[in-house]
Formats: sequence, C-alpha cells, structure tokens
Amino acid sequence: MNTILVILLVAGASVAASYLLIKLGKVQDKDKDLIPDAVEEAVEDVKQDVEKKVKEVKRRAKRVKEEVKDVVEAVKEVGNQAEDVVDAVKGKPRKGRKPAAKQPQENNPAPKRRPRRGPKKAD
Ligand SMILES: [Ca+2]
Repeated sequence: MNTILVILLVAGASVAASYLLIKLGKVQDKDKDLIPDAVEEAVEDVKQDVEKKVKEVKRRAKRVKEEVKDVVEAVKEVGNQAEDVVDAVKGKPRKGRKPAAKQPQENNPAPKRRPRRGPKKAD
C-alpha cells in the first residue's frame, strides 16, 4: 500500500514539475500537448531503433529457416544413400544412376561437376 502511494506521489510530482517547466518556458513544447519536445524526440528515436531491430530479427529468422530446410533435405539424402549401402551389403543390384559407359580417355573428359542444388542464396 505504501509502495503504491510513493509511486503515485513520485509520478504526480514529475507531471507537476514537467507542467511547471513547460508553462515557465524552461522546456519547449511546440505542439502544446504538455509532453516536452525532448521526451517526444527520445520516444521517437527508441521506436525507430525497435523497428530496425525487429526487421533484422525477422530477416535472420527467415535465413535460418532456409538453412534448416537445406539441412533437412541433406539429412534425407544421407538416409537414402545409407539404405543403398545396406542394399549393396545384401547383394542387391545398383539402382538409380548407372556409372558412365567406358570410352577412350580422349573422348571422355573429366565429368562436369553437378551444380549446387537449391536456389542460389544472395548474401
Ligand atoms: Ca509536445
């Protein structure tokens, strides 16, 4: 009970002091809403900083989601390849891509590297 009373007294004294300073012309209040211009500017700066931070956090969350999706796809591929290893141990024939047919070396240059899967990330 006493704590609430003290808080109310401090808040009331702050409002009264602010009102007096504005009325005496010691603090500027161009729009006459009894909120000092310095306070309004500080609040506006904080709002802008918070908006920037929120935007950055959203951007990073989106990027993390993209990378997690890539990892999930890679883990699925590892699972598929591991099944192929088990099948090979059991003696089953190779399925999927077959090795390239043997050709003379001068007509069979080194195989081209496969392009990276997934959309190119612009970072
Ligand atoms: Ca004002």
